[in-house]
Amino acid sequence: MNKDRKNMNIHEESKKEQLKDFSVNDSGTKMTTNQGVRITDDEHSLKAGDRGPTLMEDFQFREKMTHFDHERIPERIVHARGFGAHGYFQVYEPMNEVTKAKFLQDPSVKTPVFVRFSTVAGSRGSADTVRDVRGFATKFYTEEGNFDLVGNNMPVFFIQDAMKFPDFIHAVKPEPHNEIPQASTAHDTHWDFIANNTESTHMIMWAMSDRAIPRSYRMMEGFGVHTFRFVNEKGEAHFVKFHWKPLLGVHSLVWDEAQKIAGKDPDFNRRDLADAIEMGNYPEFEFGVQMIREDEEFNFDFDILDPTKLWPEELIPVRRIGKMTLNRNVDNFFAETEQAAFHVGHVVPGIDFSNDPLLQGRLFSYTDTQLSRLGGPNFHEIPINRPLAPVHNNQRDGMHRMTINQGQTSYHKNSLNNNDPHEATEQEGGFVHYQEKVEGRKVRSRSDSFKDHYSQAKLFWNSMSDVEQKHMIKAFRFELGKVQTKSIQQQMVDNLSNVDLELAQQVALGIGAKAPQAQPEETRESVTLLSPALSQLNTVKSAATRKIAILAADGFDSAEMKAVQSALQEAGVTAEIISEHLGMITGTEGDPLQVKQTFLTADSVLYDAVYVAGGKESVSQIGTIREAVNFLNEAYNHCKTIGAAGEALDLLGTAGIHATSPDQPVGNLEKPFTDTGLVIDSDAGSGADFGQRLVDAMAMHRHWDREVSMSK
Ligand code: HDE
Repeated sequence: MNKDRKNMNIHEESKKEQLKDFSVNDSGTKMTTNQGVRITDDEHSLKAGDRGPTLMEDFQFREKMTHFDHERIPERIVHARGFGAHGYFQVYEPMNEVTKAKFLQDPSVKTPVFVRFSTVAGSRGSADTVRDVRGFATKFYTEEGNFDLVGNNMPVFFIQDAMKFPDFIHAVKPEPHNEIPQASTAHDTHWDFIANNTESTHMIMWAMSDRAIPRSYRMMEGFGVHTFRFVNEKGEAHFVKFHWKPLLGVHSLVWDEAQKIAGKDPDFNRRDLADAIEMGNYPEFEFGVQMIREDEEFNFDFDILDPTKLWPEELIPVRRIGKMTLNRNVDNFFAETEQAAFHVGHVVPGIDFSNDPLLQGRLFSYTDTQLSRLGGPNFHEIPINRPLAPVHNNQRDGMHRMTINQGQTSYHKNSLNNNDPHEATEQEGGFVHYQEKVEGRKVRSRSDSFKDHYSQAKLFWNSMSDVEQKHMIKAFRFELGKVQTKSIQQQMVDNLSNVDLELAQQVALGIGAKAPQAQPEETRESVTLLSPALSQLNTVKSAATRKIAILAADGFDSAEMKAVQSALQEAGVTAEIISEHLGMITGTEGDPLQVKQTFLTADSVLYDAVYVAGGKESVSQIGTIREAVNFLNEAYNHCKTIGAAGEALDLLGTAGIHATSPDQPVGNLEKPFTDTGLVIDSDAGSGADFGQRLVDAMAMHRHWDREVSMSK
């Protein structure tokens, strides 16, 4: 082993300790210039007389203003809007059979990580909850150097060859003549691209699904998308796909809600992540791998190098091999999150690439883009990007160089410095590329095995539940409804008939296009395969870390409030009291409660559930507030859990919520159903049972039967 790595002891705090060397705390200090000269007055420029011109010699003013003038850097060309957090990763058991990567061997080692979640299309200041793919980029600071897993929350991509990435991004970004629309795919150029590049069909199904509007970064999956390789000590390889599985399950917003949140709280997802970490509700993701032996490469009806194809989990199981915990917010957004530079080519021994043509192109793009974004070739020295593993080579100089390399030599081979730094052997941890045999002619073409653009789009559609399919139809109708060019709408509808005729017809109906009457000849043998793992209805369900609004005023039922609050607390639910005014409100037993929000600052879309506190006086006061009634009505329309007992039931009626008895089916006569999201009791809900029922209903996330019954 390399001598300077011998005593490396990577642990949970390693990165934090490294960052500490660069951190500054201004508390209790005197103000200085950047040269360390103390400042006596930071409010007035130096002038020739009280009312005279500013003097050139005012170095203090010049320095302050110059720095300000240059404090913006270019935003990322894609994934500009993002939010990061620190944490650590631990493997469950040694993975030496398949990979020699050190950070995947010792379950006692906590490898520090930094994760940045992002949207793709919008600018840095755009809203969090837009319909878009989410980036999920993880930097592992391992003892063998940095490994970046730069993934998304969807397992496939829009294109098959990196050559088309600039075209796709030009189409999806705001249109060039007027820079409209911001952070939205609902416009002509985007759909023109999709309609004319049918390889996007599978991915567009994902983008029109609920996956594109996650409830929380803590509740979405991550995927490496491409096929990578694991390589073991013996040099044997497996093809591998990487996954992140959130322990809270995969959950999404409702589209109407997502759009409203974009106005009410554009920082919704980043606030949710930061708050959760602050409260100690550390987001956890299990690291999963799907593996295929090298000799199995051609055993599937899809090409494993094609990034528009997933590996169905039912066919190739996801083995969960470790867990990541995010437990620390950044100290400074710009220094850490904005300056983080991920690169899909940052791999460590034991992890290697495949020939996926999208991956191959990405291997160039990521370092290249940092050169202009972070201003030169030394961005690896920025604290957040520094590996914990020592860095020694003969690279020198360049903008913003910080390392002070000692000595006379900066070349290899040398005799003046004993030929240091030395190359390492493979046994000493040197990276050796997997020796894949490659031969072929130089061609600009694509393998025929990439030509099936519809089977997995159909697989995805088949795997959706009724309500998820309805959401997708609406999403297509919304997006294509915003498209101005009729021919693009028609082209898209016709293309969708390759996936599913009913889907194409439903979309056509919504946007006034001609409905296709039959599937195109060549897709008649359409796939009927199902992958239950793709439906969000089959995910983990938990009330923990969710947010409930408690609508209350003076005179709330103290006993009921106590019982409900204790059940919520026990389940790890965050509850906020909302009332007409800030300050305190008092219950029937004289107990005071702090109000957290008013009906002006809060909104139902910012909560997972609502509970209307009982107590005659409280209920009648809340009932007079129009925003409170709307609050309930909207929560109901968004299929959220609503709790009310005793007198509070009257308020549900005022809000147009049909709730007479918990067991009585509601909904229109054709589709009566029991609304699992209405937690109601004709008596006051002071028993333990009421609070527990509320928690159980919240765990279900949303109550989709309500939506199905409400929609035509
Ligand atoms: Fe990226 N992508 N990408 N991408 N990507 C960038 O790198 C690119 C692709 C992904 O939080 C850029 O530093 C090309 C797939 C994430 O900082 C850029 C192609 C996947 C992030 C770039 C793709 C991703 C980026 C812009 C097609 C999922 C944000 C700024 C060949 C597996 C990382 C930057 C962060 C960012 C290029 C396709 C994920 C320009 C050429 C597929 C999560 O280099």
